[in-house]
Amino acid sequence: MSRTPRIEPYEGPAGGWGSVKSLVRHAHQGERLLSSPALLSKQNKPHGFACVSCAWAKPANPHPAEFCENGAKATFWELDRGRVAPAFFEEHTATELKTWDDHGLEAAGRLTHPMRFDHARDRWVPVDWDEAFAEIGRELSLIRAEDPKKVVFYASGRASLETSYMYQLFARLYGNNNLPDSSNMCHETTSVALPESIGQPVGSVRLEDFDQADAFFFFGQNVGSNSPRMLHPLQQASRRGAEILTFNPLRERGLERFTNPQEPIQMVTGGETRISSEYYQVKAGGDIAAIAGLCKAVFALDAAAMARGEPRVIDPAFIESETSGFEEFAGFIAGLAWDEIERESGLGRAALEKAAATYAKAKRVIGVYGMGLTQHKHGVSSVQMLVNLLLLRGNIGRPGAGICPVRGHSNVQGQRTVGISEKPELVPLDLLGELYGFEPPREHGLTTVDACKAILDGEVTGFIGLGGNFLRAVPEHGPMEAGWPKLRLTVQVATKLNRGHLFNGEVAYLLPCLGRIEIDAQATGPQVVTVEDSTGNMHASRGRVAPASPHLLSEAAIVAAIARATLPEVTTVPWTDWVADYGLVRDAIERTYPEIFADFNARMDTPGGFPRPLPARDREWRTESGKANFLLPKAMSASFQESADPDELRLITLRSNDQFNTTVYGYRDRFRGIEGTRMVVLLNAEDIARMGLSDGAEVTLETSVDDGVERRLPGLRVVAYDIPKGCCGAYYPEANVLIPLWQYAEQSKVPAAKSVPVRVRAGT
Ligand SMILES: Nc1nc2c(c(=O)[nH]1)N[C@H]1C(S)=C(S)[C@@H](COP(=O)(O)OP(=O)(O)OC[C@H]3O[C@@H](n4cnc5c(=O)[nH]c(N)nc54)[C@H](O)[C@@H]3O)O[C@H]1N2
Ligand SMILES: Nc1nc2c(c(=O)[nH]1)N[C@H]1C(S)=C(S)[C@@H](COP(=O)(O)OP(=O)(O)OC[C@H]3O[C@@H](n4cnc5c(=O)[nH]c(N)nc54)[C@H](O)[C@@H]3O)O[C@H]1N2
Ligand SMILES: [Mo]
Repeated sequence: MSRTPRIEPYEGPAGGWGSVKSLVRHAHQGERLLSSPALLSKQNKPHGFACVSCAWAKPANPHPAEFCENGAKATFWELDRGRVAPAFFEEHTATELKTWDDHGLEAAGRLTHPMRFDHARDRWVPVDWDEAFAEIGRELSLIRAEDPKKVVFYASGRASLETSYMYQLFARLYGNNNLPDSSNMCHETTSVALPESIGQPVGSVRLEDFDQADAFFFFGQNVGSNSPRMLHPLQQASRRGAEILTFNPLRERGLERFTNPQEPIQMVTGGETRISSEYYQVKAGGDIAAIAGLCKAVFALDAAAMARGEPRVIDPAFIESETSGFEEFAGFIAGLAWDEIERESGLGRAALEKAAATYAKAKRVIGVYGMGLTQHKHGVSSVQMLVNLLLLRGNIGRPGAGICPVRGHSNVQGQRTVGISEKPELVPLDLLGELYGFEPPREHGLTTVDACKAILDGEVTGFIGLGGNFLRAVPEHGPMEAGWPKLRLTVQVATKLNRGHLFNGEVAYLLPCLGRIEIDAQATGPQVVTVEDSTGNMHASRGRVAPASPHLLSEAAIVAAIARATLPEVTTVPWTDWVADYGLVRDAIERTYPEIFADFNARMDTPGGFPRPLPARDREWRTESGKANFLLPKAMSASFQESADPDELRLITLRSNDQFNTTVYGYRDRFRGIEGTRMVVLLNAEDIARMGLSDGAEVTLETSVDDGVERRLPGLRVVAYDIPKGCCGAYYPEANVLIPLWQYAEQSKVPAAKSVPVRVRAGT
């Protein structure tokens, strides 16, 4: 793969021939290139497998090829022909591997054997599964005898509903609610904001609503890279004449135009569909102000309509019967001055009035959002402001309208649904206690940020990672990497080697597991697993290819074996039977969550998935007030206090089009025109000139907070980019070294990865 940096604007659309070329390149990395068309044809299909990339909805009537460039890359990545077998670790010490980059580590291939870390030899060495489970069980029991709250059970968002249910049950039987998952760095903001606003922790739209909406308001979600299959319904919507308004500091190509690789005519003629009809480059953290401006302009339109004796712009009947807090909210908006709105949002009044006019005209509006809203100090308020805007015109709880958080990992929403949560109040603990004859722990568990703090403070001594790359995904890499090896026990269940596996506790295991695309054969035959998509639909998934190694175990089998080894006295959970037949786990899930999972086994193959109830869809508001709540924002800026110094910038940490979180597939961020390197900082041309820098210059980013910790990222190349002044962008996870652990979203504790205060220094 070429690593010569090449940086030039990309002129093409999202999708199109660029995506086909990119796929062909990635297919060569996958083991089964020849069988891949057949395999990809099973992706996201009834009786096929659920894509391991994003959580976007899987339609009941799928395209012949219901996958996207990035979903196919994820498939090839899992089916890697490379093998990280014991011989690999004989050649490479952990110290040496720490000099490899994220791409290099995962590109080495699939893990094949259970391994134990040998500190004396500074490397992983193979171990028997039974020995591994016995020692892990012993270690966990010792910690438990001391204090069961000293272990963290992390989950990354890929493991199935079945495994996740078993995992949370194990943690609770062990004695704590320390069940953070990747959601704690992601959409936890949603899980806190939406229950207060509309009484449910998940979005209110389903896929069919996309076919009926006549306007979409997109805030901080990069559809072209991170949920590309959503471009299909958006393309249809655009062709129908629906308006798509985007609020994003960066101009993202997937939000501008799209050529559908699944439409031969469009591919051959070079046709494109415009995606966004209006594009607003809001400042990082400027969304609360921007939405307040939209609301203010909507109220003005409403007043003007009333004065003319025309129908109202807001929906008074809906507001009266279904909502609470309207008067206060209207008063708050009336009290805001336009200059404050303009300053905080970085958008002009005229632009916001234009967007508000589009909103006011639309009959059915969907508000879509992602990390651009959730990863800020006041992310909860940002999400609640978007709900406020929708409530003004009754845009929640009717067809073609609603709120749509775009979830990340393919089963991250589902993991929360079946009990992976550090918040005991979200879990039916009494019922779990009854079903399994124990007294579940009631105390709040640790979030990701709390877990990091507890690890640094020595309060946690054991860490189990069910997938993911915790150490690389969290903020504050410097202290975290230094503090991690002080843990007594670290256990990582993984498919591929990553940097997090190079920092290990005194007793450390790396346990290789099956991926979802692989056949999961157990005592009763090949098993089916299930996942929940972003729109609350549950899907079955069947592995299709032979496992990467005969030594791999399924995640369910690993969780069960650790549980049995740790808690041999527990006889109320049939771990062995569950592993033999995942259908029995689904029965247990149904018993625990009867409203959501009624007839689980019978319904899991429903085309398009079977829907969980979404009460807000039917205007059943499970909030304390019994209504949908207008809520006032906690501040006008979602970010930390802005400094008066123009050289302090807000850093947005970004995903490229060639990565999945910390998994770096390659070095081609095609849509942004950045190839061959990830060590760049995107800056506004005026800021570059003002700071005396130049395009292409080498610089260092430094975090601009005064807390005694030095945080720097040297070796970055300046790229002049279409980004608002005062903001800059750099890639995640490389830039995580710059994020202070204590800068997180109030209430949800999601790290504030989208506006880190930084300064740019010339040179290294
Ligand atoms: N191919 C691929 N797919 C993925 C992933 C991946 O890494 N690769 N990750 C998965 C996961 S776990 C998740 S959570 C999702 C993430 O998907 P997204 O939610 O799209 O997350 P990001 O790419 O981090 O950022 C989204 C956008 O927010 C914009 N933004 C930044 N700050 C602000 C702001 O203050 N306001 C506004 N309005 N916008 C802002 C950025 O410019 C960017 O375009 O995707 C999932 N799908
Ligand atoms: N600065 C900054 N930081 C961020 C973000 C950001 O936008 N900016 N985004 C945050 C978000 S939204 C998220 S979700 C987190 C992601 O945090 P994580 O979910 O912890 O990280 P991933 O990079 O998705 O994990 C990749 C690893 O998962 C393992 N893996 C892959 N497939 C499987 C599987 O099927 N089973 C098992 N057991 N393991 C598997 C592989 O070993 C791979 O190396 O990062 C967060 N961190
Ligand atoms: Mo995520």
